[in-house]
Amino acid sequence: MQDPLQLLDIPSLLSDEDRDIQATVAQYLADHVRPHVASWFEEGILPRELAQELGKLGVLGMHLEGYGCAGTSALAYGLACLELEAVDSGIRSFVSVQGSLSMYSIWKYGSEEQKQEWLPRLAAGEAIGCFGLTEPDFGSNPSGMRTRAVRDGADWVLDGTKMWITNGGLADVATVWARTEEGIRGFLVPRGTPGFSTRDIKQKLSMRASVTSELILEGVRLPESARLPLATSLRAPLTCLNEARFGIVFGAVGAARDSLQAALRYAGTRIQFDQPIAAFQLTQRKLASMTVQLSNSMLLALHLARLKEAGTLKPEQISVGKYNNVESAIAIARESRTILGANGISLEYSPLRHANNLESVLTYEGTSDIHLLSIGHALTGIASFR
Ligand code: TGC
Ligand code: FAD
Repeated sequence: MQDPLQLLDIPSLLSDEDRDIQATVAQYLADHVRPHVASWFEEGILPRELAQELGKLGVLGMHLEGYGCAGTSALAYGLACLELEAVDSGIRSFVSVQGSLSMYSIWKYGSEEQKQEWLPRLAAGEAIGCFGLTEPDFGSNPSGMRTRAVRDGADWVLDGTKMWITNGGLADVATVWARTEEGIRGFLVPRGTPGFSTRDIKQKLSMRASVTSELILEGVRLPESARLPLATSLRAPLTCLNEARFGIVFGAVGAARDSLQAALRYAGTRIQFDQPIAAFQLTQRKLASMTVQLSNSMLLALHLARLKEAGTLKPEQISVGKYNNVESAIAIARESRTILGANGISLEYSPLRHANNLESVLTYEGTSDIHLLSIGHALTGIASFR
């Protein structure tokens, strides 16, 4: 079976338009990105030119309305994330950060001038954005952030460090969250602003086809017009995270599907004991069990997309999807790797690359522990984060 999601005929649950968007994204990636991604992973690079290509494809901020964005359904955005992450989590991450964190923060909380200045260029991939919330000492608990923005006359002066920031070293504009006397606020920091620098994080064993950086702010002076006027507390960055987490719910299905497809293909052709290894009951058990997990994840993702389109999707429901689908995807990627035997440790095959990437996906956008606690909070009414 070419696509294990066909077992339950899941594609029949999609509209023609959604299927067309998914197929267009998949075809583009098969022709232009998949042939290169293992080398990018090995070299630890993500070519900057990819941004404009993805802009032309129309996936950057595709679920947003206006300002050069496509304004597609939430489901179409999810399906694009699925296909992007089926190639590599780093590619989906680029698109998530650009569209759901950088662009969304401006689209939702920015002034009209900020939207006009940045959104069309970000949608086209002519500019790249990043989103700086995490700090060296504050990851799961961003409420403790130390980055400060202090008023100085009509200006703001920012000092602090952000850590593990996707696209940081590529970005033309950084959305930076900082503590002020009035609470947490967001600022747009253009590349080249005096006192603002970035340093890429090297020696990663995961997300190698992705740029991850430190943002350093030393006396960065910004005008009031650089502040996101509608962002008035920690609620604002956490609301942006909901958008990116929704994309991950689908993206994880893509990484899992691609791993399982690689295992299925391999099991049909690899001969041991004079038979294809697919003929062994233990191999079939693995393939069947992974297909059931994958189908469950996809049905959950579709359900969450319907809730999002109905405007009723709640953060704890996204937590169910992010927790389940990423945990399930990493289990599928690892199990698929076992079917490939020694060949499975080579970059020629995708499952171990996906599994390594999914280590990051388990951690970012809220660790699995944090999402379990969010679900626990919704169930009991008791927040046990601290
Ligand atoms: P808490 O007091 O619970 O909340 C503060 C305010 O925020 C509201 N809120 C949310 N609003 C919208 N969506 C959510 N998911 C929200 N969660 C909380 C909350 O109602 C409250 O509002 P208000 O108006 O009453 O003030 O905050 P807390 O300090 O107790 O923290 C809660 C916790 C732990 C859930 C939160 O801090 C959290 O989510 N931590 C995880 C941090 C995280 O996910 N960081 C991700 C950084 S970005 C990233 O990783 C990008 S990876 C690249 C890629 O996406 O590909
Ligand atoms: P910590 O918060 O220190 O957690 C360490 C461990 O303690 C985890 O297992 C965690 O689950 C557990 N833990 C923490 N608190 C609790 C608790 N209350 N109860 C139980 N267990 C707990 N951030 C950005 O802002 N922007 C980005 O673009 C971005 N991109 C990233 C890209 C990559 C490749 C990676 C790896 C990270 C990225 N991040 C980004 C950072 C990411 O969001 C954080 O790594 C994540 O929020 C976890 O924070 P931490 O790494 O500091 O871990």
